[in-house]
Amino acid sequence: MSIRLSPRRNRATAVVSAAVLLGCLLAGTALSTQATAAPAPDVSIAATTFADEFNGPAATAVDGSKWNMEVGDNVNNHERQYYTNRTSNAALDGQGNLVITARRENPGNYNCWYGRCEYTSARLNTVGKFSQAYGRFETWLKMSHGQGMWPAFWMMGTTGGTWPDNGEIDIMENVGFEPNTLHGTIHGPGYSGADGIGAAYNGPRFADGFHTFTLDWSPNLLVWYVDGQEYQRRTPADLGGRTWVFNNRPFFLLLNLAVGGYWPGDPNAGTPMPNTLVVDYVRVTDAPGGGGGQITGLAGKCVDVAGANSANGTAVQIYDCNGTAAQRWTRNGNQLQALGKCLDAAGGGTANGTLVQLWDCNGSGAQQWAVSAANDIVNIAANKCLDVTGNNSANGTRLQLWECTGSANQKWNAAV
Ligand SMILES: [Ca+2]
Repeated sequence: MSIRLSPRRNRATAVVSAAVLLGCLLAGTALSTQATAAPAPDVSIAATTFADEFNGPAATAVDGSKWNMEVGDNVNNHERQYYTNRTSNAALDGQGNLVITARRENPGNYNCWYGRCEYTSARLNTVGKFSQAYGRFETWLKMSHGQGMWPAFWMMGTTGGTWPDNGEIDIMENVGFEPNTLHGTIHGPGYSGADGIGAAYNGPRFADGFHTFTLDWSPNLLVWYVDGQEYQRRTPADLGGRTWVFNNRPFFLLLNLAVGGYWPGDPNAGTPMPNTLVVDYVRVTDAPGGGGGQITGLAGKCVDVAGANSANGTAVQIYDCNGTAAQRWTRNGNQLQALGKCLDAAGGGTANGTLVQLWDCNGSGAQQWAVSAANDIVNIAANKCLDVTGNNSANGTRLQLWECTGSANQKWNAAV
């Protein structure tokens, strides 16, 4: 990717104290409304420093307090699109997603480097609104597809001069002629453009569903993941003496859907138009690995969203721990979240045997959980424990609510 940006300015990153979140944890199995705060369990919690869940009415623009819309063409990569700030190219869908739409059109008589522009699309950045050094940077999205499409979730340095001296980290790039392949790359002085240093990850056809793309950034270390699976790590030792420009420098975020260019090649008659990149969230925390942790229980197995399916009503079960996003839980107040949704007692039930599922976070009592110092996970509204049905440790056994009994099928280690 290359650059066409307005002047930048930095702003200090707001950091929420983890102690505030830890203060939400409650003590004891016999909870009451008078439950007192316990000493903080030995767990780590990363604070969210930037998040856009893209909730809002359909056809409305993205939150201008978080994102800038870039306008113009891009000659450096020989991209074919003209980026606009119109909601027809980037808007919320009313179902919790940002949809970036590339279109074969030119309603504004836009002029591109090659003449009259053939396509429109959108590119968002957080210049002047959010930047950060280190932490976990993650998006959950459904890819565009087809020859010539080039979506990316990436970052650039706010200081250090002009590109590539300021540094670029590509968390996720895909070119349409490789529907099953993702790329993660770093660029800096002496290793930019086609000489960037990176790796590819081969997986499913990424346009067929939502997938998480994650970067963990620490001093002298960058680690890339797809759906929780690490596929690349980079350190200064990989640069052959060239300069590591990824320490002590805040980077801002970019999200875009390019059409055509040197790398993807241009669209052809078979390229679907309009073409969409559907983004469920962008989240940043202040610590690597802050995108979630495992909750382990009976027989050492993990609390797991069945099939990694984020649909409302999907079963929550125990399963062999595998490090995927379906087993990475984060705490938001008293909510426990995975795949962007909440651990939920079905139907708001409070009776023994109420099944536990995944559901849109709605703040209801069915989604309020306390992790006790005794390693119980207690549904506060029901005052009942998260329980492995039938004390059965087989993969796929559902979780339910049950009276807290202190038995092994109600004991959990929550690294969240
Ligand atoms: Ca969302």
